[in-house]
Amino acid sequence: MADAAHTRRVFSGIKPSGGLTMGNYLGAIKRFVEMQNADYQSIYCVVDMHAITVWQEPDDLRHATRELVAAYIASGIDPDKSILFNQSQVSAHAELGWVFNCVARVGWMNRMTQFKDKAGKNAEAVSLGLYAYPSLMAADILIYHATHVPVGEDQKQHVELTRDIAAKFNHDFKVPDFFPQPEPIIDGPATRVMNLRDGTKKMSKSGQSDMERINMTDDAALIAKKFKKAKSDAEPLPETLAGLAGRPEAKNLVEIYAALSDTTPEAVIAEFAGAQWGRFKPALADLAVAKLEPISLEMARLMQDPAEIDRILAKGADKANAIAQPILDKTYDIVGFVRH
Ligand code: AQP
Repeated sequence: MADAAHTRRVFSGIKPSGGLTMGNYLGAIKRFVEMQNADYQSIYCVVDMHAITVWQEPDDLRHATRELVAAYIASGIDPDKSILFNQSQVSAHAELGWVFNCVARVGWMNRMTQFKDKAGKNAEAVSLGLYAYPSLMAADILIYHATHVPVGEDQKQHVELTRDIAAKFNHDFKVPDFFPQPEPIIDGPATRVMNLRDGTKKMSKSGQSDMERINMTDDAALIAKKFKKAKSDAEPLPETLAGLAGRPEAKNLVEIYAALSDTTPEAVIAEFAGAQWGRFKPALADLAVAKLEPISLEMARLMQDPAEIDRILAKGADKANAIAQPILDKTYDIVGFVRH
């Protein structure tokens, strides 16, 4: 169980599968920082084992891993307050993941919409790891007996699967309270930031065109250009929130503005009611630069000292392992593995 001093334990992670987007920042990292600064024990992970479910060039993976650590720290994750590490260095994740592969049912995995989206028509040719990914994600969370999991909307189904795996393990082995039922925390105006060229698709690191996303490393000129060219529509901004119905691109840009300025879409509409895109888009670009540029500059500074990043990861892995290993040992005892 989470220890007495920290009855609320947060776990979440991000894949180092390319450069981070503003979607990852607003939907995940920004909220990780808020939870770190509230009364939670927080554990944040660079989930490198999830990244290799699709091909990653080894040098790119190393770079993306360190860059993600730099992004976490530059955004406000404090490695002395939160445990910050990379997944492959705490072997209990993979070990519990295997146990969970034997608890989860194939029928459950077949219902995962993210697998269907990512595999597309090519399901026979994708890796077995991509299919099994949600069971490793359940292990990532439950190896810490985490109680809260801040994620974007796209990960909700995987956290629900985690709850099912925990319940089935507890039931099958007759240990009613062993694994907790973690709560997905999906809130704020940016739980699903959409692609700038198509407001019906999620903004992703691996999306095809660079113009469809804002990367955390984009400079001010590029951010301004991407918002200027972002798809919108012919209408001005509406007078009320209801006026955004059926206007996915307009809704997305309003929600991004709200998330960046820590306000609500209602407040943004109140401020910009009736505004033309020629007024709103430059205001949005200025806001994004004001919020993101200090983070990208700090990321660049931190990336100049990769050895220090590796030291932070090593320290974090030791702290993570100190929580995970006793839970894995207990799991093995419950399962019936003879330990030495
Ligand atoms: N567009 C988004 N809006 C809000 N939240 C998002 N997240 C990702 N995209 C958005 C949240 O970021 C966290 C980390 O995601 P991840 O890297 O582990 O996996 P992902 O959801 O598959 O992210 P990407 O950017 O789409 O990566 P690729 O393209 O490599 O698959 C999660 O909490 C996620 O919800």
